[in-house]
Amino acid sequence: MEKLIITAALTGAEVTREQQPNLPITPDEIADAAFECAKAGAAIVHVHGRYDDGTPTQDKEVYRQIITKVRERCDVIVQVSTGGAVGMTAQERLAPVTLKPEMATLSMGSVNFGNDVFMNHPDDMDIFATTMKDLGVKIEYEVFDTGMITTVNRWLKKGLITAPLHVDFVLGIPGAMAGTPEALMYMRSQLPADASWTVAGIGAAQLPLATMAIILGGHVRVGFEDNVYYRKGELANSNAQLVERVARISREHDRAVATPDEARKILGMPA
Ligand code: KMH
Ligand code: ZN
Repeated sequence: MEKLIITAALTGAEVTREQQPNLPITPDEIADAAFECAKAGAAIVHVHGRYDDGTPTQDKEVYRQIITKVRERCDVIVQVSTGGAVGMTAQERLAPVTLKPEMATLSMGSVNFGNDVFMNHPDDMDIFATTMKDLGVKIEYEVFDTGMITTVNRWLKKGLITAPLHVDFVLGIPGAMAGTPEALMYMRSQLPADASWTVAGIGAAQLPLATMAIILGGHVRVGFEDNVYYRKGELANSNAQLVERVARISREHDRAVATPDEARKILGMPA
């Protein structure tokens, strides 16, 4: 089986220091967390910008600092968020892509997101996809519900997006698809044969879905953006602790963990 690509979703836009005291917020903290996660086995870090007071931002300068500081520490693939936070404009959200990061996310539809609505107008999605393609940024398609994987397939057929696809199933957001084994099996069944996939289980779904992905030949995303706990009632000490556990489980299943360069190869990205 192909080596396992672990993504560490370090910060997100919603989690607070009150919920997770060790949440990395500043570019320096994010770079330290990225370094620790890379050491633990992460090949990709999914990053969100925050101002120093914790407010989410898509400010290009904040992202520039994050990318530069991570680069100074290690060779991990930096994947910028274009989801940002609920309520941001599409233009704001796209700003970090103009820095030509190696990778960026692209949410494939609108969805209820807790008590909010995460809006992704098809026209904006099209602009995001075209911009990323023009700038040579590898896209990770974020799929929160079943209609979104249908959209991925429809857009592929229409030529709006091109293979090889890499899809992230984000399962367990209140308002979107459940974080259950059945949901993951359905999502996987809808993928084009040559696509790669990863799964981000939210909260208590993180560990069981990660374990499934290891066994099924998918890839795994863990980290504070999706889950702040190590186990029920016990906060994780760090993002790296969550990465380490997945790397360990994968090795126990005789599935080796990919380095950033191996991940680039698996995903069809330039070395
Ligand atoms: N913060 C969420 C509303 C992404 O990073 O691409 C969207 C999100 C998706 O986090
Ligand atoms: Zn995100």
